[in-house]
Amino acid sequence: MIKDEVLKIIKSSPDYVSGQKICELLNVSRTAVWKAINTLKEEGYKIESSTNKGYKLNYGFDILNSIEIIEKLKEYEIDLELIYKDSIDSTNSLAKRSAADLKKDALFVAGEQTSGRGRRSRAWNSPKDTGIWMSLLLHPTIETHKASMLTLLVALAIERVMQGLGLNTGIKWPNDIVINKKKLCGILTEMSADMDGIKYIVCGIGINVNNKDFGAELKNLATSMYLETHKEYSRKDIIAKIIKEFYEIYSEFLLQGDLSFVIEEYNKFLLGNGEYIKVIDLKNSYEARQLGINEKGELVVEKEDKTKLELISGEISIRGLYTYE
Ligand code: BTX
Repeated sequence: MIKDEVLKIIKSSPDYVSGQKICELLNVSRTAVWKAINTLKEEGYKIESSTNKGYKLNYGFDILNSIEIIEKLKEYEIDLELIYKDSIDSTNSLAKRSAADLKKDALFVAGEQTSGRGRRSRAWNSPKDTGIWMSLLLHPTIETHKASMLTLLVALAIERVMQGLGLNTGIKWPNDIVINKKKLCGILTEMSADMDGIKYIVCGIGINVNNKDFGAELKNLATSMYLETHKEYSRKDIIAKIIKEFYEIYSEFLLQGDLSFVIEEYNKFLLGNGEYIKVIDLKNSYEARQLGINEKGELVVEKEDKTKLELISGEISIRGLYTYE
């Protein structure tokens, strides 16, 4: 596409490039260049135009599209197929629809989701050009009962990145990243399996990055990196950092087969450890002291009568009594 070529030229040039020069380099008309520049501006690139000097790119800080993400992934030496959509119903749904045609791992990223999903068919608010709405399609050769461990690996990867950026986040087992008692990120892991085992796993990640506000429904529950730090972040940079961290932990997990090697680190980031939490399962609810995860990724709690229970995600819901919602 001419637009992509024009972008390459003005990106690699520290100063103005004349329209004439771009025409010559690409062997296209002035009108074609002008049209390409306008499309790029519509996509969010801040391009200065000067009648005498030509065009100059004032680098768009948080622009997300396939070119930008692929470039970032390369910078981080990540070799992963990328599918980017400006708008999609849900990156998890897209990954599942595409899984039959993709035998290798792939990353699906969207500018917005029109039907973003959380667990148990809950909605995930994913407005345009604010957060990271992405899904990883994975093909691990592990037993089906280990699939839920991937949620914990993803949470740890995100936690490492957030800590690295100076955000004091914590993990709410099993699938939320929380800061100042508000939800910053949610993870949705879905699996397809048959008699032979796992066909694929989709790990969906939703992170509120540069969101300036939330509607009345989410205001007291959700927060964004921007709202916490008053800084804007480059989503592609965070995407690449998370994928890098994830693959580091994931490859070790595939070798080891359980979570023993990250228990200590995970438990350090786990919110509510040592504290009393309210556990709600299918039949009843009770209070218990949270002790941390075990090598299977289960949450170990101790009841008042000192009996220990290992909770499996998906069957229960946890409420912090004193620390978080
Ligand atoms: P969850 O079921 O734990 O959380 C869903 C709940 O979180 C909602 O009921 C609502 O109360 C609250 N919520 C909704 N939107 C937001 C938001 N933007 N920020 C904070 N809280 C919110 C968590 O499910 C798993 C979410 C995964 C989302 C990713 S995005 C990419 C991928 N595609 C997709 O459809 N889902 C995943």
